[in-house]
Amino acid sequence: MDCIFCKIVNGIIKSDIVYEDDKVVAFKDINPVAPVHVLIVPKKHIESAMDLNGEDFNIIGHIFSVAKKLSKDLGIDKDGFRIVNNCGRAGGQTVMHIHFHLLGGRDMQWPPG
Ligand code: D5M
Repeated sequence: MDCIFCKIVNGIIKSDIVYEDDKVVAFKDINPVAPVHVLIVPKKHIESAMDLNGEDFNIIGHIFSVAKKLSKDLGIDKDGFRIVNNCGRAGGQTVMHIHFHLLGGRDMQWPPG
């Protein structure tokens, strides 16, 4: 297992976990780009959005329900927030285990870089 997020899921690498259930784990990004920057990650190893199949799409729906809950817990629900999934090299994905950035606590810019 050479996946850093699998190692976090399995407790081999320590992280600042803010939420966990049977399907997902959410932890603080090591390089935050906003006052609130959490990664929501499925426990199942799926490389990217291009590798989603069948039941995986239920996990993605669940990730959005966790993002909604966390936005309230972390106090960014009122002002708004951004959920980002980078897919593949040109999309800016650096960790090849699908994850969703939950970003908030400041006004976001558009377009992204
Ligand atoms: O985002 C990958 C993100 O993963 C990037 O913002 C840094 C973060 N990262 C990498 N290693 C760790 C550990 N060990 N803890 C917490 N966060 C981490 P991407 O969308 O692939 O560019």
